[in-house]
Amino acid sequence: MSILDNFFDKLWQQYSEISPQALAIHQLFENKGETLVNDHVAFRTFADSHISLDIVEDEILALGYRLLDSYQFEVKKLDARCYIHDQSPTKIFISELRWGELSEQAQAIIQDIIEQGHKTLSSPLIDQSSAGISPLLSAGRLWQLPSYADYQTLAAESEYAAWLSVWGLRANHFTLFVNHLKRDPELSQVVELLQQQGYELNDAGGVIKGKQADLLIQASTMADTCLIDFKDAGKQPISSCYYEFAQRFTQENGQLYQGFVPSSADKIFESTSMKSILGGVASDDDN
Ligand code: OOG
Ligand code: NI
Repeated sequence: MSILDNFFDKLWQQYSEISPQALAIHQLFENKGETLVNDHVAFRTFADSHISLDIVEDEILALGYRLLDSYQFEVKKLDARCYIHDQSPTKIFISELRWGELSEQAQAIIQDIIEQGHKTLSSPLIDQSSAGISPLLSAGRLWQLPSYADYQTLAAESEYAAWLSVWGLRANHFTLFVNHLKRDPELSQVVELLQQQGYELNDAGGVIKGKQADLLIQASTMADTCLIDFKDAGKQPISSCYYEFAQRFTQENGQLYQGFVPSSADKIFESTSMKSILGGVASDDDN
């Protein structure tokens, strides 16, 4: 197995453990005789920390990726970059939260998380060289589980911060590259199939995000929910990961577009939103 296959294999294992629907959808297509190709994998992290975008980027550059483009999400306080690889169709999307723009209360919670993470990373127990597999991007939560009260404080200001405080560094979602499907090479067909099978899709800004003129159209499931055992609140349902579906179109140079579409990405972020469960947790509605 190549270093890159190894990297994605480990991420998929970790992801599918907390995303049963992704595994089931993957199998649904495999049972139809499809060989699945990943369009991209995405990660979330905290800016101004030892796991900032600038730092984790080194690991994917070392895997042969190069920066393609950068994006900003003002209301969500996020900066993101996308990376491509000459030998792989799988892009990487990494975003980071400008948490210094949150309330002092939320900043204090995140400061503590980041300090704990720094201590964990400085400990000799972490093997930085594990067989070429990126140790940071699959490191998971490098800090203790926050209290449910802190989780809710974060969620009220930034659903992203709340998600990251529980799950840490790992693939936030995998994305099926619809163009490579033999039987359902159109996103509308995939969406129809998933709806028939009863999957809940993210309908923020419409189920299918983007249009052909954007050169990328996308859809995603709403994230699975895991019961997490908090010291102060017992087991509570928390959004884990979602599965995305992307169809790309050809640019004038005859190549498939490789970048992202900020107005669509803004809505895709909301696939981990817990609104239905927490009942009215503030949603940050960009654009
Ligand atoms: C990333 C959301 C953006 C896309 O394909 O536009 C994205 C996230 O939820 O962390 O993946
Ligand atoms: Ni995505």
